[in-house]
Amino acid sequence: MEKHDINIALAGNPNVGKSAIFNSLTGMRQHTGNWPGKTVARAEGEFELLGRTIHVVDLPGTYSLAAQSPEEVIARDYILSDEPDVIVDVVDATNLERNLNLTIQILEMTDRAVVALNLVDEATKTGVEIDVDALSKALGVPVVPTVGVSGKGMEDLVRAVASVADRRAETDPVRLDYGRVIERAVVILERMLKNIGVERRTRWLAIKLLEDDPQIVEAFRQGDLGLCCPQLLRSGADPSPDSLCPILDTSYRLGEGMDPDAKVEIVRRRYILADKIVHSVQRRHPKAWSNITEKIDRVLTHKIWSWPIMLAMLAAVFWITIQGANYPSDLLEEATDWLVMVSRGWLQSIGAPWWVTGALVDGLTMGTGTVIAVMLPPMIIFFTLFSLMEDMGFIPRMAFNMDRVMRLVGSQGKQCLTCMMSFGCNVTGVLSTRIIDNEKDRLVAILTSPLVICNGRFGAGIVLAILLFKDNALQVMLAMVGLSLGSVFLATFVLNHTIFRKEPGGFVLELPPYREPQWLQVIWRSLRDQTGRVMLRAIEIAAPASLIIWAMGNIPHNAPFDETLVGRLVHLMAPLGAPWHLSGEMITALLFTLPAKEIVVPSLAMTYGLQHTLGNATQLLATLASSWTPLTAFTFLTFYMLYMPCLVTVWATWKETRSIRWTVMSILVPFTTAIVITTIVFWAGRAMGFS
Ligand SMILES: Nc1nc2c(ncn2[C@@H]2O[C@H](COP(=O)(O)OP(=O)(O)OP(=O)(O)O)[C@@H](O)[C@H]2O)c(=O)[nH]1
Ligand SMILES: [Mg+2]
Repeated sequence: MEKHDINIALAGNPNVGKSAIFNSLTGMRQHTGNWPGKTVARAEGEFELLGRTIHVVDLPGTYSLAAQSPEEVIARDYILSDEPDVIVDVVDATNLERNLNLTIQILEMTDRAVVALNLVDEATKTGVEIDVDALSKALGVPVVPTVGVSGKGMEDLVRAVASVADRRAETDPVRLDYGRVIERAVVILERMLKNIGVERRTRWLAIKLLEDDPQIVEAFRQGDLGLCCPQLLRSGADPSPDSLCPILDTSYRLGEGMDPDAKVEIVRRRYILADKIVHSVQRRHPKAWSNITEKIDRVLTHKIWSWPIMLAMLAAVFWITIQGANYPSDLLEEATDWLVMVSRGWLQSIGAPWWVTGALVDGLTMGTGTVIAVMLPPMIIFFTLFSLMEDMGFIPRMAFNMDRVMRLVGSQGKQCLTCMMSFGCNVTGVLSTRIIDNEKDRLVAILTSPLVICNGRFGAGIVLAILLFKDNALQVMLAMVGLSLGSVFLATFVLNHTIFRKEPGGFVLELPPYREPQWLQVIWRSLRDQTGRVMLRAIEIAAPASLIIWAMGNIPHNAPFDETLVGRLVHLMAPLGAPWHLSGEMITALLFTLPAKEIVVPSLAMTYGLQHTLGNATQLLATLASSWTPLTAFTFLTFYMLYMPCLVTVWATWKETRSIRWTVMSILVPFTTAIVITTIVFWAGRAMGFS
């Protein structure tokens, strides 16, 4: 018999290592991190095994398959579909009892499943010992111990999957007995379902009816099984709406007399079974490590202490970034200068016309070189530190602490998490809003995410801060973060009290245990996936933008700066910035940074007409430092940090909302907020005596 390809799906609770296993199997790079809810849509990949292709789908994590949230619907629909040959249920070995609840629900839907008992390394460390064979016997499917992050156990997992797919391994999933009353109702409903042409998973469907599952009940009510599970029907069967109603009625009637309620009893029985299995297969030998998370959390999520600690952690991250970036940035700038000098010399020696030399050297090389020199070092350091904090589990704690403030402005706490993700990249922030179930809360999170300072701005902002404020750069950057968060609160408050008037939604954010980060992997990942991606984008935009800006500064050729296109634009823009004492040069530079904020430094150089007289970026900026007052510098920096999302974020917003209205709003909201905040900053500065 020729062996066909295999489709597998990774299902399981949130934050148990599904994506880590997916990455280990496929060599792909799904986002992993230590907080629940990272994977929001299904991701697909594949690998080869002895000439067969194994397709893998990484599903979002869910605690249940009740189809209450979008993730549950995605996961359940996929398991229900005929696509997967085998479901790999990824289970957290340190938290077996809660995880088995979902396992039991999966085994109710399919008999072709394999359990990946993941995080066994952590279980061992915390003194949890699981008898794998006994667990496999109790569940009736193969159980394979794995360590997602190191790839340990993957071969065994694949072998088990293949044998279940090929039906070489017999599976006999545990069948939960729901008690006499419910079982009798199930038999009645199953018989009725079979009569109308449902031929598979009749037991599951009957239980769902008794559980009052919203998706299923709605399909029956509307008389169209196609709305929930067309694949369960016998081929050719097309039950009429009239035949579905009596089944729903019967299920209500059967449920009515039950005490306790069928819904409650079904859930209770699942817990009892999970508890029973855990007691028979697991032993705990508590170790010092066991409650370390609790001990740390007593301080880190403390009502008062959490704030100074969080602030200190943030300050430390910035301090390390600023200090660490100094030297490599200098080196890179010297390298750019050297490259500029050598290429100019060479082009002149071969007699290239002035505009070729100008465009290639002063435009392209210097513009792009400056962007790289300015952004690369701080970005590498910041991304690495951020990913380490994410892997250890600090990010959700920060979100948890910010939750109290978030409630004051009428939002739900999950927005804190998406806000944290926006610090890395606004696009990631916008995508991660999918963890927010409530549509209105989600839109607020999307519209405010561009106000969070992302890494691109951060890299360029740090350089501006260092040059303009020298020894006070750290305080200035912390102030920028404060203003950024403040503007998120302000915009959220206003949105929640105007367009989205509503009650704040509930907040269920589980705090994951602290984990030792996978040092090398984190560093490698932040270099390759984050720094690499952002830098590529910066260069892609910086290169043509530098060329265009250079050309505008040199048309007409040899004209005095005021008469060039840039010069005229500066003149034209001057009145716009007047209320905040921002010069025409600054406003024009901001205009140039619309496609990507990263190019602010070369843009400023161009608008100040410094290109002809000065050679390198540091000198250019030093000139600015001496001509801007501290208040102007601070006001400029504030507006620059907040005023607009980058084009990619706008694109992501469009893709997420599919609405022109919300996409336009995602530009208007940050822009208006930026003007308000900048005005407050400017007047506060004046009031404090700055000029
Ligand atoms: N020590 C250890 N850590 C693991 C293991 N598997 C995953 N992790 C870590 O656990 C965290 C969660 O892993 P993910 O793969 O992102 O989890 P997920 O199940 O895809 O999470 P969601 O997509 O949010 O549902 C990450 O910090 C991983 O590095 C493991 O076997 N051992
Ligand atoms: Mg995941």
